[in-house]
Amino acid sequence: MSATISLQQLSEQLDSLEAEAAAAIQAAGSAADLETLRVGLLGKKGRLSAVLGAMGRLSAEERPLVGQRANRLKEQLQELLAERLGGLKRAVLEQKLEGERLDVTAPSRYVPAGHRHPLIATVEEIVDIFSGLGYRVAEGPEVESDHYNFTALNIPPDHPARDMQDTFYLSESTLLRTHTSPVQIRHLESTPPPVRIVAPGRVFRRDAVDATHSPVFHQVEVLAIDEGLDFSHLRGTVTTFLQQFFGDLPVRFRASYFPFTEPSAEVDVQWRGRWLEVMGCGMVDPAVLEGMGLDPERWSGFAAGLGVERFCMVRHGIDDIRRLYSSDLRFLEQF
Ligand code: 2NM
Repeated sequence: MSATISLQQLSEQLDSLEAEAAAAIQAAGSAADLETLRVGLLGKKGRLSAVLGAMGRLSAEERPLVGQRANRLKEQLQELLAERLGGLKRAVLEQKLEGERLDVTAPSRYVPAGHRHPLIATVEEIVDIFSGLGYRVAEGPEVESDHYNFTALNIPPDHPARDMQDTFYLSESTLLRTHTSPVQIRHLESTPPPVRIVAPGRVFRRDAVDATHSPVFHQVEVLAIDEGLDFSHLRGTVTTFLQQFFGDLPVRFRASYFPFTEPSAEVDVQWRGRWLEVMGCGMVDPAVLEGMGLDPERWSGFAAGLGVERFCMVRHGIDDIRRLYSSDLRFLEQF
């Protein structure tokens, strides 16, 4: 360490420190590099401290000149360091954002989502219409007793529907339900009228399979019981329902017969110019009401039933019921 140092020399040291530091700061490639630089320049053992240490060897008049210059340089370097750090951080962020850029107009990847089976979609559509008319959904067992499936519905012992040829028996007195009406009988046992219920479900009949028959098919039946219900309520409800399902088509009622309703009717809609039979209905027979423990002098009711497969086939122009059960995706993907 030399004993003396001139003002000139210190000024030159500060000049070169300024120039080198500015260049090094500009060249720094990361926050860590900048921190190393900061310690080397402004730290306790840094280059600026060395200049300040050497100041003690100047005269009292010269010292403040160098001191001021050194302080300005310190501030200047701090500013440069901060600026460069900001620049580096912005560059890092920009690079990150560029890497994450989203093209919101890009076509999405195809995700095969699947959809409801047309038959189930039809059940749901029918139930939705009746829900809109104030009906509650009721469900019940597929394995039934002969009592709920036949006796309670006024179906006489010699009726062909009871025949082994027509019904799947599991034992002498248990069977696979042939309609969803037993659900309605069960519901009435636990719920006092007025009631409005819709009973969707799977039903079973011993039919040979062909284009229009299946031993397992789906029904929706509705039942309304209240004081003062008559055939006009039945007619209005069924017509409203059919026009909601098929569109605003002509609907006609033809006298018919069911053991559990009197009077009874078959209902046709005029679809693409042809009359098609689509459902059955009637006023609940007083004998059925009495069987439910209801006084037919006070309560009356109407009921209607339909086969969902037929509704689905008419709506979509499907010509063979077996298509609804064969799980052929080439067929199902059309819906
Ligand atoms: C039909 C036609 C006519 C019907 C009757 C009942 C019950 F439980 F109240 F007696 N439920 N559904 C009914 C009436 C069903 O299907 C063609």
